[in-house]
Amino acid sequence: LPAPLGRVTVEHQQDVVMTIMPLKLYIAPGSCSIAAQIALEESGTEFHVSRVLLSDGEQNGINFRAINPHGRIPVLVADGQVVTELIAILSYIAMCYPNAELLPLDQPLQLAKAYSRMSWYASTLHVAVAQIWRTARYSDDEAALASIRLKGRETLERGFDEIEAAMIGPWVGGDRFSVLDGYTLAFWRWGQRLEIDMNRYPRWAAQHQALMARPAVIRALSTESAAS
Ligand SMILES: N[C@@H](CCC(=O)N[C@@H](CS)C(=O)NCC(=O)O)C(=O)O
Repeated sequence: LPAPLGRVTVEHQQDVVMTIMPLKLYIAPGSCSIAAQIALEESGTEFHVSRVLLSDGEQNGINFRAINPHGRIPVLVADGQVVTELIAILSYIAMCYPNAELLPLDQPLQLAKAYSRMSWYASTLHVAVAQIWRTARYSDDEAALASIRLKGRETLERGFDEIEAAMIGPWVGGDRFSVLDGYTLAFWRWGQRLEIDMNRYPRWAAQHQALMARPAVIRALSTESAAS
């Protein structure tokens, strides 16, 4: 069989033809996609980045909606298949590159705790951020928007206190670095943008500092800012 255009490797396995395309990650600078970028950089795999301009509403255009009908970032395209939702993307990367040890795949209880934390990030903390910056998503009633925004901020600040209290160090999950550390960076940056006093969180600040010194994180941030 001829290799379809754009595919770099073709492996034949009995009758099955597996095609491997370079990974492609759709990102938006400043968004939670930094967590997926960091995981990919840590894995050591090659990948391409494609920027989506949220400020221009590109996520709602027909081209991007054809990729992710939810109109959200990040999106990973792996071997021609679209993977949406950060938790799914981070899990996929951690499982594809086990040598990078991006999740405690060999420790069921620690793994469950990592998923517990990621789910809370996605379903509670990230939603609180959306209540602040995407308030209209939560009500058509103009009069309700201010209180939704306020509630979002309250939830976020309570959540930040919880992050601090649970920070074992040096990493979010303790001794072992994981995809959670990169995910946590998204919240640190949003906290700064929302002018939350991040000095209130010394243990989290130490994790943040250690994170910023990792070569993979430096590469991820530089790719992100080049895409801005
Ligand atoms: N549940 C999704 C949420 C993703 C999400 O909301 N991403 C934001 C950027 S951090 C986005 O794409 N926002 C576009 C918009 O709100 O229009 C996930 O965890 O991946």
